[in-house]
Amino acid sequence: MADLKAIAEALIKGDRNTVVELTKKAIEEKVPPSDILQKGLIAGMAVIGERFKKNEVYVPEVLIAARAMHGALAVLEPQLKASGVKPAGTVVLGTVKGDLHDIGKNLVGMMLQGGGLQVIDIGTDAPAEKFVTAAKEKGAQVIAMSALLTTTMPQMADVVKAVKAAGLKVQTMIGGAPVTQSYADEIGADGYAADAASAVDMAMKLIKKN
Ligand code: B1M
Repeated sequence: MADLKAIAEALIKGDRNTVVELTKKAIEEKVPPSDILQKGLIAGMAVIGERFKKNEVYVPEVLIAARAMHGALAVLEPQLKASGVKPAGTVVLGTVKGDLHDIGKNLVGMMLQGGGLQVIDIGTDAPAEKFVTAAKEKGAQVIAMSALLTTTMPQMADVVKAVKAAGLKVQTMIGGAPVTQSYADEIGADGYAADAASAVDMAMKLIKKN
């Protein structure tokens, strides 16, 4: 019998091979792909997220768990497509114009995917119009911006303004080491998250609001 709890446990340990093998076994045993995703992979990633928030695990453990998740998702993807499991929402994610830091952004992206969201990653050094165009094209509910430099933080305000100017019904959220809740309030962003795990909670909250 396929053991979804074992998938979650192997993912928490970052044991990519076991996660992939157990996922394949569950598929062979005709476990619904949505159960493998929700009760196995996402359940495991949620534990990592909670531990990361409490500083019980750190960036390397999260990256290793995310690598295991990606391995399993590659195996599961055709089944998910065939069974019509829809992502809970779509997030356009990027590092703002002038800023090349992408490690935190990538981590946020992995956690968002781990939370069952579709992530459109527009990369680094992304100008406001790139966020807006991607959100329009992909029908995203959330635009998520990362900045690591105090000099590039004002670009986030430009994205918020561009979203409003385009009349888009998209929620905006921001994060990155120098970014704060009070900065989010100042520029009129809809949400702020301090770390990758909280970013999932915030994105989910904003999707429900939209
Ligand atoms: Co740069 N850099 N860097 N750098 N760099 C910092 C950010 C800096 C604090 C170092 C320092 O001086 N102590 C400093 C910024 C100072 C400031 O503005 N206050 C700095 C500087 C000055 C620069 C350059 C200007 C240096 C130069 O050329 N003179 C230059 C700028 C280049 C550019 O972007 N235009 C530069 C270049 C680089 C490298 C290319 C060498 C490299 C980036 C490689 C890469 O990303 N591919 C680099 C690195 C690695 C760093 C440090 C050392 C590490 C950043 C990192 O990846 N942290 C950094 C110092 C530091 O932070 N200790 C530094 C790990 C990552 C997991 O954390 O990105 O904070 P972080 O993401 C966290 C949270 O912030 C949050 O979740 C993540 C996980 O918890 N988060 C979000 C991030 N985005 C989020 C979005 C959300 C929600 C949460 O919602 C949308």
